[in-house]
Amino acid sequence: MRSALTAVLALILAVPFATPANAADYPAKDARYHAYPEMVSHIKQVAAKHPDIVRVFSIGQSHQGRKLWAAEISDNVGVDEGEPEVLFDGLHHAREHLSAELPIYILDLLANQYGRQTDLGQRITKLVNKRRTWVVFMVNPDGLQYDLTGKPYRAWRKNRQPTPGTSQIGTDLNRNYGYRWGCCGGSSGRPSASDYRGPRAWSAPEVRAMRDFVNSRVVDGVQRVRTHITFHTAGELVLWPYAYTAKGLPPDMTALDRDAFKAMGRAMARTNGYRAKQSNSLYPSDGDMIDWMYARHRIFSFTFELYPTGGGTRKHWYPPDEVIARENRRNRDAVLYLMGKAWCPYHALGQQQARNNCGPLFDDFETGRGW
Ligand code: 0X9
Ligand code: CA
Ligand code: CA
Ligand code: ZN
Repeated sequence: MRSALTAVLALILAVPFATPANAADYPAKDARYHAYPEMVSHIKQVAAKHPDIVRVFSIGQSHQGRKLWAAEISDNVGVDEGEPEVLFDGLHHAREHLSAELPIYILDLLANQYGRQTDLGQRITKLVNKRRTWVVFMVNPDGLQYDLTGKPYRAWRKNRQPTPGTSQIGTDLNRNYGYRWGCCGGSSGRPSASDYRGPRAWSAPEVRAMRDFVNSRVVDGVQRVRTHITFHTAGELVLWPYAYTAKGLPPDMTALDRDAFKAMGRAMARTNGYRAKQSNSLYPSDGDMIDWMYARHRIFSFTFELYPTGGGTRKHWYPPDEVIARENRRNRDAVLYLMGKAWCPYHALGQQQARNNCGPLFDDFETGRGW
């Protein structure tokens, strides 16, 4: 007869190996997508191969304790040289698989092209040298690993944090940011809803980690990050704030900034063939990341809804892995454009607006005026 102690011991030992989400992986037909452990080993390899320009680090932990991995890409990596900063992030929403691939592509692109003599190589070398680029690869790793336990996939959107006082699990991370949280009927107060906003603003640890990281980039009272893209799927859209209001020019946005958002949004959409508009006109939402990024930090923050057009069904969330490389490449020039504009987003409105708003020694680092 097995003793009670042996049984308890067996249970304790079995628990770490019995957690299916830790082992969950993409099926063979989608093997080119990165599950969380594959992403982690990939970015560590890139950092090991390019230690002069790439550093990986964690900005915090998910509800289930996974590290929220990020990379810094710049010359003299790890040193604050006062350069304009750019942020990219992916996978707020678990089932939006393609949105985790573009951040990995951006890291690979910058690392691999650095120092090359081709036109692209020279352009990227300059951007790496004169910018500090931050990439947060998967904001919602718990949700992704859970999504992968379904065969095929669970169509899961939220994180995996239980809601206190209920039997429900998950907060919509793109409804949990603290600017005008829950203000306007653009999120649900029902814990079972897929767009549940959480019991209070910032209740999700993943969202707090993003907040704390962005806040940490305020140095001597100035926010260093000037431009940002958060990647989602689907719809083939470039969206700018606000999501909470339909007003094109609400009191919490200047006319100049509105014009710069439009100009940059449209310029990026010309490069990838997406449609560009204010996010509210897709549908209203509140607690949205880019609303907070712009309202609190005046960051020129965009949501990209990646391939394909439309949205809301499995075929939109789960395109075959054969499209990953093509859709990543399709967004290359928009990414490089926004990195270029981080010195002076108003340059999107022309040389004169740049001079007026970013000082006489303005240099866009794209045309090489030699100042
Ligand atoms: O609803 C969202 O969070 C985003 N769309 S998704 O299908 N990826 O879930 C939209 C974010 C931009 N906000 C609004 N359009 N309101
Ligand atoms: Ca395939
Ligand atoms: Ca640098
Ligand atoms: Zn999304």
